[in-house]
Amino acid sequence: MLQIDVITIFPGLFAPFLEASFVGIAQKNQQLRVAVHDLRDWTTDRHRSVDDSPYGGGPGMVMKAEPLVAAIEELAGSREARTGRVVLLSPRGRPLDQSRLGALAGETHLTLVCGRYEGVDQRVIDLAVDEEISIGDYVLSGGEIPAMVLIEGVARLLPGVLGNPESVQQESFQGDLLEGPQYTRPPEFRGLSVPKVLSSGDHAAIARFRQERATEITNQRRPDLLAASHDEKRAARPEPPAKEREEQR
Ligand code: J9Q
Repeated sequence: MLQIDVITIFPGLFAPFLEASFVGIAQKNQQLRVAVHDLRDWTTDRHRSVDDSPYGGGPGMVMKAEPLVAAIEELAGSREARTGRVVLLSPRGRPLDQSRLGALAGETHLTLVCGRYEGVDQRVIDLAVDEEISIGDYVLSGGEIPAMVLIEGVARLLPGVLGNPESVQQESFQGDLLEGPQYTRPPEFRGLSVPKVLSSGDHAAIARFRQERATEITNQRRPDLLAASHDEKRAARPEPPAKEREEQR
């Protein structure tokens, strides 16, 4: 069972998301429990303030340290005492990828902190956050949608969540290539036909066709993915003896 606690100033954003899709299934199957918490529950002032103007001046607001650290420590424990991980969704974070999702899916407790764009008081990060994660290089106004992205990505990796456990295997096997084109019925639509090989029954030919189209589309759109997989394969292979290294040049 993975417990995820979310700390946010917009708890209402999460309700429909948590009921739908893998996340809903995972919760029904007791593989996952997501609890969403309103940061204002940890404020102590009359106005329930969660942000204030930045020291040094400038535009926007900064999230205050006291309510955030109180919330994190109540839900996750102090940094010394905790078993799980506290993740701040932030454009300054390490870019999220599938291998990080896999590692997070192996935890038992995650606390996700949704910051706002202008940022959180650095002392929250220094005192109470274990890691910062970004979902990409674009400007959003808060970490809520990045948190949902992380939850969705983790939920579908939990053992027994998927109706069809093969599809996770398949995707991780194909992890370094984009998918080629897919088709379903009808065989012809507005003059466009399904490639003949796909209904040939020749499984080897179908596999070859898919591999070729996947490689082609990855080359065109995401050559960086192919370069990364070459690097991984080189890293996984033992270093050849010096003589062979010479011959390869
Ligand atoms: C909190 N832009 O952006 C990309 N990954 C996370 C974020 C983000 C943001 C603003 C606030 C997170």
